[in-house]
Amino acid sequence: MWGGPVSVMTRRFLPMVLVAALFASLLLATPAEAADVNVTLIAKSIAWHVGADTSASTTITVTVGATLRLRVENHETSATTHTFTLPQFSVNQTLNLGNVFFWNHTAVAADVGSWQFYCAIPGHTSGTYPALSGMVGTLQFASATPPPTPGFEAVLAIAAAVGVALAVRATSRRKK
Ligand SMILES: [Cu+2]
Repeated sequence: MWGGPVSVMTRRFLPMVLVAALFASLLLATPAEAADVNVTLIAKSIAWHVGADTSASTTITVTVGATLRLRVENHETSATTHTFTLPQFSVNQTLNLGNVFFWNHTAVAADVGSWQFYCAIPGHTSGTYPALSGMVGTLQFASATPPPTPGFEAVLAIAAAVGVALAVRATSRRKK
């Protein structure tokens, strides 16, 4: 009969398929890692721009667990010196025209908060740190999003385990 060998194959492989489904559901339950942030910060027209010369954004956001790879560039058209100054992390780098500065940092829980960065050249900012205005920006470290509640994945895993148990029982019973 044509159906015979197929159902034997199904009986033999069903437990394996269910075990695979169980592992897949466990993998799905693992929380995703925080995405790393690669960002270029540009000094131009005595202001900071995140991503591009024309960008109005001055805020960089990084989630705890992720690595920030910051590239700071001076794009002034005349020989204007700036600094990339980030007191919270003891960074104070002079950037002459055309200079590039790299700063990498993997965010930990203790970093959570909003930290001002600025240019320390006189006249490029006004006020007092950490409430400067002018050539300033914000580096924001956010808490990692808690992993999703295990409800759905747990139900999947239990269903897969029950399926495996039933299939194994059915297979061994037929062999007797
Ligand atoms: Cu400056």
